[in-house]
Amino acid sequence: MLHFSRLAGATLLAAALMAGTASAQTVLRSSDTHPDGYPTVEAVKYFGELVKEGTAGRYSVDVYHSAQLGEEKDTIEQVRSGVIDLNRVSMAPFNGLIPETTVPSLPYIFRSEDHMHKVMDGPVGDQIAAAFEQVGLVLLAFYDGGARSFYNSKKPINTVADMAGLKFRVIQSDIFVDMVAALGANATPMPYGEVYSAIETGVIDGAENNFPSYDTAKHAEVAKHYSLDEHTMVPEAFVMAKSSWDKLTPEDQAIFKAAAKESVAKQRELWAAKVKESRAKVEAAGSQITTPDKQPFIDAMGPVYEKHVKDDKLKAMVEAIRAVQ
Ligand code: GTR
Repeated sequence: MLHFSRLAGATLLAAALMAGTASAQTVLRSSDTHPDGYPTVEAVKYFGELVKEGTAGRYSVDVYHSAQLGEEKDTIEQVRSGVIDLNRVSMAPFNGLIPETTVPSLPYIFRSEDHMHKVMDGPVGDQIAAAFEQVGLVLLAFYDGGARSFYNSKKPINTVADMAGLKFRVIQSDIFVDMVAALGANATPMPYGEVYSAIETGVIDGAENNFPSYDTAKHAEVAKHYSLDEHTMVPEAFVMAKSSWDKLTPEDQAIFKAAAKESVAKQRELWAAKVKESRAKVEAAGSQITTPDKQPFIDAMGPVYEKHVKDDKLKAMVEAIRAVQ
């Protein structure tokens, strides 16, 4: 007994000493809807390793993948209120909260992946990043989310007319609802985790996403027709709660920023490989991929731009993006 309490006392003393020194360890929690191994999950893990190394173990990151902490909309609230420290989410669910995120979420705003990288790595990207502060967040990195395209269980889509009457799940953003309406189909915004069973039970006919999501969320099992219309190229956002960020010293903030930057290069590499791998996998499993002429899809987007790009600030951003070569 005596021995036990002495031991406990020693442990307490050691803990108290550690808390008072720079060697105390803070474990930051990060959320992601995707499963372990997905490029965004791996990039945030890599970020965590760099942070741990750079701060000599004072900070580390635990990634809660597979929506363990909830669906994206809920986790956005959690990181805004500081319940979780970090979050990797698509930019589209921020559209109603941060007007600047509307612009990179617009259909066909980017001409290519290369164009998207140049924009997000340049002044427009900086402007969008700065806007996250309005809602209590610090934008650490933009990651690749590739191009999103429609897929469904009913029929191949080769033209805009083929979209008529189909019911698609869309990501939770009004831009996506209006885009689907402009193409003559019906949109139902719903959380990512509900899509598989909604297609399986026929509540919806399909959804829209990139190859890695279509593959890893197993949507390819229930919606075999994938049409490469590539309507959006919404970048992913990796954000930190402002309240957690403000606890860091300026030196540590610089370490976090540098780690985030390095994780971008890593994520882009992993992403490119995953797109190829997922596409090959779904094709081998029987998905039918069609490549419609994109121009009529682009031409149908007028009403979406009219409704969502109203004020001068957003108009200037659209212009600036178009001017990037
Ligand atoms: C994926 C994206 C996720 C999530 C998902 C969705 O492409 O990486 O963060 O937004 O789409 O459609 O809900």
